[in-house]
Amino acid sequence: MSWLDRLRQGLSKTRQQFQDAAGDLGTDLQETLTRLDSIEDLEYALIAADVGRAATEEILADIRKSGKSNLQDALMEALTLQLEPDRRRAQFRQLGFTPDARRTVVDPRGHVVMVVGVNGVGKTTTIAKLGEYYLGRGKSVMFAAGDTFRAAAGAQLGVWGERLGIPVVGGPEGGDPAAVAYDAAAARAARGTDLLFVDTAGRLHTKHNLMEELKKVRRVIDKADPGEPADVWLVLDAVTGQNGLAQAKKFHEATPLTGVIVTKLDGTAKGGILIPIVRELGVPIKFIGVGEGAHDLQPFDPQAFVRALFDVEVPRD
Ligand SMILES: Nc1nc2c(ncn2[C@@H]2O[C@H](COP(=O)(O)OP(=O)(O)OP(=O)(O)O)[C@@H](O)[C@H]2O)c(=O)[nH]1
Ligand SMILES: [Mg+2]
Repeated sequence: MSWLDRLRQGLSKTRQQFQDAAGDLGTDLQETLTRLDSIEDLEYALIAADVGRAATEEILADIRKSGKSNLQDALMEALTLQLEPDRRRAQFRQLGFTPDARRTVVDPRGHVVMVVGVNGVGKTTTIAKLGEYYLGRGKSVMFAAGDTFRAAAGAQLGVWGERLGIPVVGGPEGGDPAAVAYDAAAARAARGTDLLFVDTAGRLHTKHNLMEELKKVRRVIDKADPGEPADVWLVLDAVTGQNGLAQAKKFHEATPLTGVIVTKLDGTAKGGILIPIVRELGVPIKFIGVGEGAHDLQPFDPQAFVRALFDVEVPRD
């Protein structure tokens, strides 16, 4: 199955909620708008998909003003607009046109990317997928096994590194994650490797310690390689919905995020969670994860995502 099929299938539960709410999405927009029931049901379906209240209000307002002939097209346009970062969205509203999808820029800004997130969201797997992705784009890649807290986490990354031919810098289990990060950042700079992805622990003894630990990891990387990490990417599991958003805010406070990667979109009815992530964090979604394999990671493209949500073909370039 292609990643797009996996995404379409994954989003089918979210899609079904919209269809159940609004009936035939292909019917005439103006006629649908006169039916209060279906609009209220649609509002409910958007909330149920974790789109969030503020975005839901805007989406309904956009649909009312839409020049599209049917509900599905109006809804797709409004959802795509929501998935654009704040500034772009404001600009598009003002100019009265919708964004062009074909401009996904996912390359890191510097050489070191710190990958953070609570336990089990898919950090280590995502790092492996990122390695595969950038190797495929001709970059040299290294990994740092900075999760020294969880037994076997270093081994897990080691296995991926071996499989993909990517060097992994590690340290002793239970050792200091900052020491691993320091060594890896220094080695990256010395070797001139294009990209270093730093895995981090998702859990320590208390939440406060975790955030302090992440700040420390960040500081030592900057010491070993000034100006780095230029990126901190948060991995969020789509299945956790609004709860994940609360986590994201905590991480954002501790180590300002420059990107978000949403995993496990292949099995959730909460596909709408991407909207509050973009709105409330103001941080772009870089990639989405749609499975457990090394290839199941795709740069996030709002228009392609919304098309997959409604099971509409994506036009080829
Ligand atoms: N279905 C699905 N499973 C995923 C995806 N990404 C990761 N997983 C699975 O989620 C589980 C946890 O992944 P890990 O990469 O170990 O997560 P982690 O955040 O590193 O976890 P800790 O190291 O315990 O903090 C594994 O079974 C992965 O295969 C995804 O996009 N879709
Ligand atoms: Mg891990």
